Amino acid sequence: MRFTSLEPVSTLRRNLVDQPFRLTSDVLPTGSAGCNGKADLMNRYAWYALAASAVIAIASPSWAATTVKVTEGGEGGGPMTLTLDQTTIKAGETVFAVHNDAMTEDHEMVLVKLKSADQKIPVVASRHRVDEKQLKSIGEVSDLKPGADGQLKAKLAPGAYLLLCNIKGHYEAGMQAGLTVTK
Ligand SMILES: [Cu+2]
Repeated sequence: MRFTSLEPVSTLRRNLVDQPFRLTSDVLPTGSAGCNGKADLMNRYAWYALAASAVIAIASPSWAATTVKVTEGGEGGGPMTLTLDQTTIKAGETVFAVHNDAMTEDHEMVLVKLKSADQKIPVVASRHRVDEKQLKSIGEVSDLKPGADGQLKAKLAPGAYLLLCNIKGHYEAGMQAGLTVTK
């Protein structure tokens, strides 16, 4: 009784294993039939491309940039967010890949180097904006439309940084995040 109950399972498994082989053998003859001179040339180009990308892959670690993904969100009048996929990175070339995840609201991203992690951020209350003149701005991604992506590249020295959106009211609504850069 035990064996008969196992039988359907092993049959099923055999069928599952057989399936890919059957598919491969169906596909292979067609592929090799099309292997004329032109296909051979294309194969050679594919090989050169592969070899070239392998060289790049080997060479890249010395100057590879760190990518920080920044996601911005929130609509007018509501809470707003600015989040980073990592909040501590190594010093060097950095790419900030910024995505505005909002439905209707424009956002921006300003990168600021702080004197220390606990530096007080000057906000002009009447304008509902951070006073950027009092801060050391490294660069920014401005006017990001809803759903749009932007990029900022910067070579970062060790220290404390702040990322913020300085569109009126957005900093106060929560659009800020700290970033620590280590040696
Ligand atoms: Cu914003």
